Amino acid sequence: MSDHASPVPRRPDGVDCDVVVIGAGFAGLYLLHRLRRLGFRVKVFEAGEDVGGTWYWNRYPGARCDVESLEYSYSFSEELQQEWRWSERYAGQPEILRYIHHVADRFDLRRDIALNTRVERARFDPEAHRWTVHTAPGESVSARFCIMASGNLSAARLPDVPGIRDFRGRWFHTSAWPKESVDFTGLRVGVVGTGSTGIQVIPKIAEQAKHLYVFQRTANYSIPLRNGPQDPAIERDVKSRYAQVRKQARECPSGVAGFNVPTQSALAVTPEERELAYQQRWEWGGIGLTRAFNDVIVNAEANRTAAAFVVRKMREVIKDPTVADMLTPTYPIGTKRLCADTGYYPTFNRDNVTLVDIRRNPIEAIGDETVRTAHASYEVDALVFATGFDAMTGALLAVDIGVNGGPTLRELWADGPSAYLGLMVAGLPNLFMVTGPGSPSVLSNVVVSIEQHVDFISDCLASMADKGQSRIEADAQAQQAWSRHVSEVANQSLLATAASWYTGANIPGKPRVFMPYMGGVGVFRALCDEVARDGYRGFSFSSADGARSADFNSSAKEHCDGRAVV
Ligand code: N01
Repeated sequence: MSDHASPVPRRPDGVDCDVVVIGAGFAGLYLLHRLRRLGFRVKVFEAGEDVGGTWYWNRYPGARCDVESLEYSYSFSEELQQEWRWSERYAGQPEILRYIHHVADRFDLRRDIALNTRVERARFDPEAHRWTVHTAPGESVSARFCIMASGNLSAARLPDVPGIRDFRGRWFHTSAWPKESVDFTGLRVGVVGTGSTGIQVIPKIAEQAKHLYVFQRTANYSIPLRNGPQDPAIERDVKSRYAQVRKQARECPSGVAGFNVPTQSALAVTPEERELAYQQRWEWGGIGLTRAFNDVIVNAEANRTAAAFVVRKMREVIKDPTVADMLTPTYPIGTKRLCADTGYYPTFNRDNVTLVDIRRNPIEAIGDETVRTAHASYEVDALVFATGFDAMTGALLAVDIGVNGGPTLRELWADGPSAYLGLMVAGLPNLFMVTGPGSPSVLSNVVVSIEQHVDFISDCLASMADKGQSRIEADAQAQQAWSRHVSEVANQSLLATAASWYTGANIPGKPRVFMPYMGGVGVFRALCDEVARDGYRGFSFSSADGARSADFNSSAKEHCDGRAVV
């Protein structure tokens, strides 16, 4: 355990703290801050050696956020958002991690965070209304509430290729990159995977490696990010009206104020107008291109116009027509996560880069120094797997969560995830998730979604403390109705048809459920606000006997009454 971690104070009744939070990324840190300010005693467990979550683990070369930094940042503190200065339009991983460290220090968060502490098991006592959380180092902590802030893209996926463990060279998964820099100079390197991560890491490795083999199963669409130094005039402008920018972000569909909300069909304009709209977004850069029109992701014909534009742009860059054919995606644009890059397509014009189609010729085995497909063998000194994640549910199911004498999360989700508002699972009282399945989460600026969920949970716990309640559970019917709504909205779009990680299609055997909510963050927030105003409609509350709940209630209530949060 690190120097930063403080022991949890033992309470006389066996409750160590009010809330255990699992994960110290954007979500866990804000939870700790908000709940602490409300008077709750909070303990955070983090598997990593330091705080940062996604931005701690994904330190591969080229890692960068594709939401502009002035928006991909916390809004809860005016002082914080004014004082922090982003050096680039889209910050890279090191800068985002520095920002997260700054937040942890500025708000004195570290003293309640146990680092290097992976949570393995959590059990709810239905009599005492209390969770006991067990960690890998053998500690167990008892708390009234348990909140999973473990991230949507944190359970890494390594392909099941024979021989992978026998590979003699160094190999890496991009989400578990070593802290020290890795030098590929003079090496033959293979990269497997061409999603958002592969598209970022490939140009960087190509600059160093003697030869780079890119093993591609699916060609993806990528838009140049057009990153650069943060424009001081834009920074001044945004900072002068930050409250308004943040409000706009919270109320729009994507959680990004800078993204317009399209009102026109791609099929209702002339070809010249369409071209202009796509061209403007292409030049602006980043992932807003599919928002040029309101039907790109719902109408196949409209979608083809955007796809054709991007393919044409890509083909203008690639010199070798065979390589261009291989890099041409065959699915509707935007139905898998749109990628954003810095120099991706030009990388394939380099003499030291070879694109290998592993859709047609899958990797059959990995040997000492080789990657073998049905038709060829590639000699490599190092391998990089940019092969993605067991998204949205992987990190939740990695912890053995359940109720004593009752169901486990793994049992409840055996046929796929279902959660009321992405927050709670019927059958698992006092357990919350931040940006869980059924919330906008990965389809939004996730920091906006995190803040919304954390605020909802914090307000709910404060309300429970006010009322002397010690148990909350999502109603099965409300959960069912919500999950139905989530899939109805998804089914109106082309996204539901794609074999993407949004549906679990990237993990063999994973039940196919479209997991994120497509209704948009603004609509979702309004719904959650209405649920709260309506006495937390769809949730049931109760109290344990006075002695057991008094402890939690008294400590929290004195602070909740004067609810002064930031
Ligand atoms: O993961 P992915 P990612 N054999 O699942 C391939 C966010 N993110 O880490 O498509 C061979 O998208 C797989 O092929 P296929 C963002 O939300 C954001 O790249 O399954 N190949 C695919 O090409 C993103 O969507 C940012 O056929 C295999 C790749 O590996 C999410 O994270 C940056 C394989 C995996 O792509 C995940 O992105 C980075 C196998 N057995 C990430 N298994 C930014 O903000 C998988 N693949 C910029």
